[in-house]
Amino acid sequence: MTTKSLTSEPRKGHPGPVVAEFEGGFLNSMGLCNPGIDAGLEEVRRYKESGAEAAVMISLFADSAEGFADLARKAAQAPADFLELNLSCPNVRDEYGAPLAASPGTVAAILRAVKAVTDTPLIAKLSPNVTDLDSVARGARDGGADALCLINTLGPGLLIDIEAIRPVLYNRTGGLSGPCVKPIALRLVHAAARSAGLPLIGTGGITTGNDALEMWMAGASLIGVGTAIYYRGEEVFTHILDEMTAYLERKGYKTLEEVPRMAPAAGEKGEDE
Ligand code: RRO
Repeated sequence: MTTKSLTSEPRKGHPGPVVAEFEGGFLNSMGLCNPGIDAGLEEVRRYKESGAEAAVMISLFADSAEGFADLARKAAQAPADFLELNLSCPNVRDEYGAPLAASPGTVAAILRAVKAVTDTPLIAKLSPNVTDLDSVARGARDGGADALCLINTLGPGLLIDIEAIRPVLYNRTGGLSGPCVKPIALRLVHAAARSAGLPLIGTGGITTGNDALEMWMAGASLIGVGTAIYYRGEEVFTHILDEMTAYLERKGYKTLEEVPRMAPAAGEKGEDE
């Protein structure tokens, strides 16, 4: 379970509407709404104390290496299984400029700064909205990331209310999630698995067991589900597991690990080639 990205202070986020559905999925511009690091960590503590078994990834957002390191120092006191560094929110450009995940050097420096203050495994959440994701993925690895999470939302995109002739979202634009982003998520996960050589959390448009199997075949070790909760309810996780199990049984595999990964294309470059 991944928390909403936590910032040093509480944030209200953008005024509504902050989400809009369209035929391919959703557009969101939440604007990093969160209770702030202190209240967020308290929630995680209460969740863990309730006996919940799910591993918790505490997601952090800051606008500098020092800012991330400060948050990570605090998070080290909470029962986090992983820390996710969100380097890729697409909806706060007015406040923070281009996402940090646009630059391999910046990504490496942030990872190094955080690695120096915590032993908790680090996940770098990267953006699909860059021209050379492979270099950014290698930057995260070189800085000390233990895993990558791909992809954050795509875009941003725009939806227009044709009656009012204005954007549907208050913040005008927002990141795309849902079924329409799955092919891009699969392509980027498959490429990053080879270029960075790190474990990957694959997410983006995963709605069914067959989607999850595609993500596994692309190279993901863990599979993230977000928007699909809207379509299939909280039972989506059980449904996906049942659908994956039906595939394994039909194909005669005993475990998911037996299911092969998709081969790279002929001549496709591997790690650091
Ligand atoms: O809060 C958001 O607007 C938001 C964030 Br932090 C993010 O990482 N990705 C996204 O689609 N929305």
